[in-house]
Amino acid sequence: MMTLTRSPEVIEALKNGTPVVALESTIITHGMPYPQNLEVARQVEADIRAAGATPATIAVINGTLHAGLTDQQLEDLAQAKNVAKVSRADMPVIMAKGGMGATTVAATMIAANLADIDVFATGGIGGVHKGAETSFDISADLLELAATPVTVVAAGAKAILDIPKTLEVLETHGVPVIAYGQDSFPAFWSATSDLTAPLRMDTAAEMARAALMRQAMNLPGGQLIANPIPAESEIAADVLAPVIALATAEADAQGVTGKGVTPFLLQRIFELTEGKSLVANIALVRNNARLAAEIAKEMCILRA
Ligand code: PSU
Ligand code: MN
Repeated sequence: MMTLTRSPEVIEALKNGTPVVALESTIITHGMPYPQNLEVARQVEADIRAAGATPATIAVINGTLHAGLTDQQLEDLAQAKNVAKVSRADMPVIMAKGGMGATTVAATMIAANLADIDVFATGGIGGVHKGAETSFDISADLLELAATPVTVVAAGAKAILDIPKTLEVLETHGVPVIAYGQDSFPAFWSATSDLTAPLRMDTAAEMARAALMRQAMNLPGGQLIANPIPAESEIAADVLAPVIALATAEADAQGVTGKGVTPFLLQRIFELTEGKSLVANIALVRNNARLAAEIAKEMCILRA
């Protein structure tokens, strides 16, 4: 009854035990404007192929869960106006109704796990929003990391979030948060923050071993790899702070809540930085795709 369709190249890769990297689709529909979203979706797939792995972009199309899209499907998603942003709560409902859904980090993890894909690359995860002590706005992405065994490579958490609270919630739920190659927890547009990451690893092989160790111990959940944005692409935190403060105040003033918050903030920050936030976002997503491919390769070696 649940229909999961893997693309021919994903089927082939899984059969041969070669690396596959899942990609989300909310970043395409709700995270970046057209046409850059389509260019980035294609570029990130090309980066994964160039690194020797197979990309599997995840989306719900006419009620079917897809792992690996055709170029036409990517193009349709990039231009679609009324695709729902689906997380754990809504994905089964949208599928039951035969609808269209762009998957968040949480929904992409669920889909990747169903499709036997171990590693997933994205830009940033959802987290605890500033003011969560009154709004209770905490992304379902955090609980998914605690529940579903997928390694998620992201550039840390965005400064639109309350980063200390985000790390606390991840710790409470037993999610390993591993900074790649540095002690500092990266903050999306900035390679470092003033927080030390809970864990640090310096090679893809170590990160692959940690994922398999967790599974061998029968612990549920995945791990979050926090990969710093390349230094030449970062935007200084003090440049962004006033922009984020203004965008957040506007969201409050306009009564934006729930799923609307993250897309609203991303769009306003894009406008207020005259597109600079998007340039950095593209650089970090590509960087994450490359690291995810390396981790997926190491997992294949360990599994062989
Ligand atoms: N962060 C980004 N870009 C994005 C998102 C987060 O830099 O596109 C998307 C991801 O799909 C993430 C979702 O899973 O927003 C989180 O939404 P919420 O905060 O509503 O849980
Ligand atoms: Mn939220």
